[in-house]
Amino acid sequence: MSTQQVNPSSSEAVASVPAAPDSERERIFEAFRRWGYLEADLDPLGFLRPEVRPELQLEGEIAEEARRVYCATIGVEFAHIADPERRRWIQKRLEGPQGAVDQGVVLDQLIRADLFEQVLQHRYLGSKRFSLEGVTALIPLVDEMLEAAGERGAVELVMGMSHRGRLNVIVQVARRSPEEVFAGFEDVDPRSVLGSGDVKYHMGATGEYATRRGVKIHIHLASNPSHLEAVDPVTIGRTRAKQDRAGEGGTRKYLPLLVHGDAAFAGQGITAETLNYADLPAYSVGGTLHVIVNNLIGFTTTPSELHSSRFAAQIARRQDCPIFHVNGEDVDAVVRVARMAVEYRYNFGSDVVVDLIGYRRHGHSEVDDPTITQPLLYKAISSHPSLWEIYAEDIGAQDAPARVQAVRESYEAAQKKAGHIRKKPTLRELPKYWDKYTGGRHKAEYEVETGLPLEELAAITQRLTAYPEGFHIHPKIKKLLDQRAEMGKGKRAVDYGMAEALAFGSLAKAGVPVRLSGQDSRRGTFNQRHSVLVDIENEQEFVPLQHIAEGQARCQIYNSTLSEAGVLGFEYGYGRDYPEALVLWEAQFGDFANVAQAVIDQFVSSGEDKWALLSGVVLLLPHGYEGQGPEHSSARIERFLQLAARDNLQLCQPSNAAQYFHLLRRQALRVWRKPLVIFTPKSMLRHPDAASPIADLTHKQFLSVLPDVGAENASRIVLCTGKIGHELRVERKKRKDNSVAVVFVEQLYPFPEAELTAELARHPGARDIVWVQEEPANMGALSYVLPRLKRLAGEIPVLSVKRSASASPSTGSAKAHEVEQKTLLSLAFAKQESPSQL
Ligand SMILES: Cc1ncc(C[n+]2csc(CCOP(=O)(O)OP(=O)(O)O)c2C)c(N)n1
Ligand SMILES: [Mg+2]
Repeated sequence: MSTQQVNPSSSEAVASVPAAPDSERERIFEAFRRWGYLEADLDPLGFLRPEVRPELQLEGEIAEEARRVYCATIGVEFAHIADPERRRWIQKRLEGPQGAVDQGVVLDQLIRADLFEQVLQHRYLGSKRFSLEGVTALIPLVDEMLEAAGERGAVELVMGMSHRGRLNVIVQVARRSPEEVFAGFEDVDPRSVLGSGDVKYHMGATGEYATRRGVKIHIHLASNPSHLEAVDPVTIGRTRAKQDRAGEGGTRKYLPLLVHGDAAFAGQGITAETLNYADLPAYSVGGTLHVIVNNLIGFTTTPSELHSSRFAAQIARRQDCPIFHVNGEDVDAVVRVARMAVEYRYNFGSDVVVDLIGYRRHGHSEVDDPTITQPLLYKAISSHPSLWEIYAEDIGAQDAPARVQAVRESYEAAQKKAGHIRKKPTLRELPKYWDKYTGGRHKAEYEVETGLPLEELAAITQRLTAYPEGFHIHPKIKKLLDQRAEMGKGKRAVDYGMAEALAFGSLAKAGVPVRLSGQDSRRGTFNQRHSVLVDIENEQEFVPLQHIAEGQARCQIYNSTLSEAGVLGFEYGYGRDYPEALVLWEAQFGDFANVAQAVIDQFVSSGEDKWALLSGVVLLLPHGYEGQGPEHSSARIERFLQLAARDNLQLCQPSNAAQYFHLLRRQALRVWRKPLVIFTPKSMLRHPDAASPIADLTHKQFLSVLPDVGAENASRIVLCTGKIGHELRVERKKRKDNSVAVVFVEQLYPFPEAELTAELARHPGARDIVWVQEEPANMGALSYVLPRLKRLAGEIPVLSVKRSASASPSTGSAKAHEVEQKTLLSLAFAKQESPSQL
């Protein structure tokens, strides 16, 4: 342990306090409570020097007593917490008697953890494993957290963590056998994982932990991508789903733990997004435990280059959340902090951060040579003993060498066994609630009927449009509800808002929970949803979707924080542990989904391929060219199409309200669990052309191609998606041109080849097929559909109409937009040579 000492001899600040009255004692202690962590002895190697705080240049017995509490190997940031009860709780715990630590058990844990890394290093030289050595105290830390959580009713620890020490955690915490992990380092038959799977330090694991008092705690370590911290919101969403499933006492039973790297915690915005929703009803999990495995380095980069704050943890100070910095070589202190963190979480339902400070014994991975970039640091590290050696000496454990020998032998034996394991073991079991759902390629047998009888639609409408007596409804909303009532009775065409409400309401009534979150989603960005009625006299809320029927499932629509990655990550996670539910994330405009691109790339589109983990999450992305400028036009259909392969996604753009209704219900009612991206309308939300007769909601199912029923044997077949299709039909009417069929492709992926073939066959005299899109040539579905259409078209030429290729999705001028839009329409009807042939 470092013997760094603070020099408290600054002359004027010295206060001599003989027999101080209570207030004097309080005043001195208050100074240490506020500033003490800055003078604490936190870095085992002494590079992070304690600051000399002028406020703490105090002498005398009381100051010494306070210094022993607040400036030793635990430094706590808690003065920023507004609630005095919480501050008092922390100071009482720190200033009061300290609990005993079972040092024999801790020594064994340290030996096991360090030797595990050494055996890997020795046996599998040159493979990456991201050793825990230097912050080995993580193992007793999590162990004590589990002990404390077990006493408070925890049944499962839901963990998200990145690479550092992950394999060690799988063995020491999730209690998978070492041979299973060693087997991951042995060669596998490459044919078994061609093109899919993931590296071993990203795969999830589950296991059973038993506390020393015999409480069993299930350990669930979430699969994660390389993208640091991206797993944070996913883990929290998963925890929330498990808690919701459990109902009463859920937050007690399911405890989330996020293990962060210091560089990643400070640098990644998604950390801040996740912290920000800790206390919000839509996302709260009753407090998350955060542990920063702080080796004071990120790859080759030093803390002074990594964050503007003294500690990587300081982003967490924005909320009422204590930060416990602890010297990773005072393991007894680490264990005490672990217990305090868990007790604080359970007492106050709050997040807690533990900043476990140590070092990194090897390079970033074991194949890196850190002496090139940090020569002095690594010189110090090379002569620094292992943590178990330091601890054994501190506690005077004479039998340490014998313990080491026993552990080494058991690992050696496990390593030998691993060599005989033929099939790479999966280190996780899926929960039962996934049993009835399936992924893989789409099969016709998965399809279900999604229509509802008129009486049922009328009954749901009645509930959707009712509110309690005495509720002071806004006059505009009263009108909207009156219109919706007419829609449900077939007196008015059903618009998107109503179609969605009928889909959600019918699903909830049938026992399917619905959860939607997004920015301003309760009202709807386009003033279309109005899922929550607000009393205009007292702002009390009434949610008709929660009053559809006795015993219905939950239907929750939340306004989200102003975050995309954090919120989509959460909803993806939620759906991972609630396959029965319809879980949706809505972007304010589809354009903003790119801020969640890492979650889309790393979880939504590839989670099944990498980890064999299914998801039915729905993304609602408003899309359409309406003259609102480059950032309010495009949900980037082209990017989703590029991610699509092997039926990993469903990409749809329903062109009318009934289609949207069927699509939502299909997603919830099938056993095929696949992420669904819906490119949703904006101006078409209330447009009569996109509204549907109620009878269309009684039809059998969603149609992936919407035929042009009015057109027979057309000479031109125009294919398109969404809004422009309606504009094309209007234009056709204006031109009285009956030779053109306008067909909507409602599902872009999986490509509806059979349905399109059937539609093309209805027009045997077609002279050409024209793909029309609003997007520029380098965007939209163009380069995806053309080769496919050409294959289906045979001899018939396939032409296209689109905006010119462009660096940004659209013009910023509404007028220019109109000119362009008119040109698209006239080109679509122009003679054969006008549309460009690609
Ligand atoms: C978003 C993201 N950016 C960059 C990387 C590449 N990368 C992997 S580990 C690492 C350093 C991480 O440092 P830290 O968070 O302190 O964890 P440590 O490896 O020190 O435990 C970097 C930059 C990544 N995996 N993810
Ligand atoms: Mg680090």
